[in-house]
Amino acid sequence: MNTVPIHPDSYADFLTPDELHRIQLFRLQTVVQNSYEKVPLTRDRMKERGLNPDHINSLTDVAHLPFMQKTDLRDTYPYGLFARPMSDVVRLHASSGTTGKPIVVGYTRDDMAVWTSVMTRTLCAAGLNQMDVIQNAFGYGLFTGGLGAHYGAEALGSTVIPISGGNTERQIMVMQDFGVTAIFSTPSYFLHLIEAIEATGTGFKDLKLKVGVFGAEPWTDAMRAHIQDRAGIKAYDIYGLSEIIGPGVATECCRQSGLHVFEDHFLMEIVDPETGQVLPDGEEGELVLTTLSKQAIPMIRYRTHDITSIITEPCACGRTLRRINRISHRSDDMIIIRGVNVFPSQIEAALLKVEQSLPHYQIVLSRREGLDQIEVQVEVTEAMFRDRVSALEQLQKKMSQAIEHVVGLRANVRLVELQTIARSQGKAKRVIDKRREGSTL
Ligand code: DLL
Repeated sequence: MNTVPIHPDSYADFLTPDELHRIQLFRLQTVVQNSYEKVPLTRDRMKERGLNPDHINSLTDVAHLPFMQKTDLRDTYPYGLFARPMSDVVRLHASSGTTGKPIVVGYTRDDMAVWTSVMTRTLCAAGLNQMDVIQNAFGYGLFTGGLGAHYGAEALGSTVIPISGGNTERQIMVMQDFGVTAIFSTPSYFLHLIEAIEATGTGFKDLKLKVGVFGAEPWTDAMRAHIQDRAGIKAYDIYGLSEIIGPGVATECCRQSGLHVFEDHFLMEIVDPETGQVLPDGEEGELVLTTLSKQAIPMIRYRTHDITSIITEPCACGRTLRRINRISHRSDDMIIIRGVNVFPSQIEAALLKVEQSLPHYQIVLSRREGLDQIEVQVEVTEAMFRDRVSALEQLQKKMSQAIEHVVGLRANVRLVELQTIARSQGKAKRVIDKRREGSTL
């Protein structure tokens, strides 16, 4: 059982299935009705299928509704999916995406209250409370990470330091001087902080830091083990996306075995990414989410592209909210190299199995004489570089074999010195694809 004090909002984590389903169905019917009335795109698509809100009589009826996609937000930029007038909208955020215009998301006052509440529950699940001093190194601004986590931490009663990402020297000073007990950031930025803290000579032993709450990008269990070991903290995975609310969609609890989805606000399905068919619990597929309480932009059956599966066993923490496995990758993250499908997270997992590799890596794709080339650049410890050439070659070979074992493809591994690979202040860029550049053809 949970041994930390529980915030009153967290009691919703422990509803009986009947109580939860009643809340979910009532909210689903309300959100569908609301979208049908206020969002032309949803109404038109439902009408095309001969559907109206009266067709939603059970939770499984959601599967009849049409999907929504990121392109729907882009095509209706900036406010085309808003179901409330701007006078009701108190906050906007935007997600930059990789191409063109960002997607814009809005929140009513009630949406802000829900967001704050799910983030409070998230932090409570990580064992944090009003005694904690939190260094919030998620970026503040249009990105949802900083402000989303900020309001949750404040509502929990913790002391929040809104430091945002970057400025590593100042991060370390604050961590040392302000008695910081918990930090929020992307896992890749925290890796960078680990190195910088170790370089101070005093390391982590004089710090009060005990918990890290990490998310916004894929990371592996091997990366968690590295972080926990090097920093001597507990590292929790949190998940969310701007289109649904921001951080606060799902979180790990003290058991660190899967992420509890806040199902009273987000209805989840797992679908086959190719066919869109709903998959049975336990099968891996694409997470599809329906917001059950969002007012400003209700999202119905939103295709997240995030790949995971539902864990069916109950969690030892006592929460009745179902869990999903760590998001291993995005369906659109897949790179195809010489016809083989590869996800960056597979390469990360393979590399971290090999001793002396550091979790700083980058995958560089190029094309030579019409053939795809994959180079994996990996940083290794300084001591390793001082070692004999034969030892380096040996290490290179081990990594290459580990990658081949996992993805079935021979990659050219290049060992690089510390700090060669650019450090991120937010989400890490793992893949550089030069295959379309004329010079490499
Ligand atoms: O990254 C919201 C967030 C902020 C989540 C802080 C957690 C902590 P976006 O910028 O819209 O929102 O990016 C959302 O990031 O669809 C996933 O592909 C990825 N992602 C987020 N959290 C995780 C995670 C925020 N824990 C996209 N593991 C999502 C893997 C994650 N991927």
